[in-house]
Amino acid sequence: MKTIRALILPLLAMVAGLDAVPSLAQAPAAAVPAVAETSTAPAPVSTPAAAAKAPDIVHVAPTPGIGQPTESINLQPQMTPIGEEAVRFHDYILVPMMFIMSIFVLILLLWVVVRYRSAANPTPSRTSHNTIIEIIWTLFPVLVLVAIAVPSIRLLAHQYNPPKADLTIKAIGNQWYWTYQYPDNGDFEVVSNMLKEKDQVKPGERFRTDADGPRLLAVDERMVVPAGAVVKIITTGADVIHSFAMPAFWVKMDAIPGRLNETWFKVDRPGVYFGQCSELCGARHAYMPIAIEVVSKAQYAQWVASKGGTMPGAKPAANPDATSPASPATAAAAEPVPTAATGPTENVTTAAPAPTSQPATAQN
Ligand SMILES: [Cu+2]
Repeated sequence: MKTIRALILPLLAMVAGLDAVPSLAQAPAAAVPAVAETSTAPAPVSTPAAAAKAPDIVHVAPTPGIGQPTESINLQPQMTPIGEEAVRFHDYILVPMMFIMSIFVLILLLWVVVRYRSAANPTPSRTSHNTIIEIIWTLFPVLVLVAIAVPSIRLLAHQYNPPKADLTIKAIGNQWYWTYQYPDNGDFEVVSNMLKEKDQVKPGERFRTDADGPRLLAVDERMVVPAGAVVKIITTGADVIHSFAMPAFWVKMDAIPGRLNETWFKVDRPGVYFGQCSELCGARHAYMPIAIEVVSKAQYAQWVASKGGTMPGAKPAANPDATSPASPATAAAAEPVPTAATGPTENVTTAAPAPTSQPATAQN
């Protein structure tokens, strides 16, 4: 029941947010009074934010060996508690078990090849059954599987039992780039494209530098998250199946059209980390990397402001108008002051609260 609610609520928030998104997109382009009035609540809030856009934060350069592929054959250094647990399982249980069993089977094989070759053993035994050996070779693999299953299922349970999220981000896979929506911060959207190399761009266009990240992994707009926060990622595909993968966070989740999949991470160390789409999604599948930048809370607030978003604390100013059906009515009563046609304004305001109030009551 909890999981169903967790899946449905973001969907409702998305549906409720849909009518707000176009108005946000239009408002900064041209502050036409008619457009501003169609949605009484968000427009006045978004226009000043867009007009006085805060400066972007200073984005950090990646640290070699962290959050990106390394020369080592080992897994990438893990930045999340789940990742650390998974690497311990891999390094101290799976790999030693594989090593011991491979050596054991190799020794058995060599022993049989040498000891029972025709020259050394001209008259082979006719034995076809041996109860004790049969019990051993049935029981032993069962015990091995149980020994692997216990920590494996424990890890799985930890992955799918996330703590309460501090921040929800919707990651949408597109052919062939990612978009990140921030519903908790005023529902702004970031479009993230891979940066091309210097010799691939036209003069004046932005190209990749080492401060952006490694080749094929650096992007123009990173997903920015605050350090120490539990981040819930809700992922979906806009066209075909993609996969949201961030190796340093032990995160890999299919992004499927028409479906919302959920994963999470909590990273304390500020820095930038790189991943890639991990589901074959078409011609440019290899060119839709994921870059996540972990910053301090203050920097996160500044970054949100630079994108025209709001922090949850500052939200109530915009929220009551959008959710409660009563306040738009009062807003509409105060509205006639602008000289634009009052007719359409009233038509729209009576129509607009109906769909927004529906999800609002459903949420409560
Ligand atoms: Cu993809």
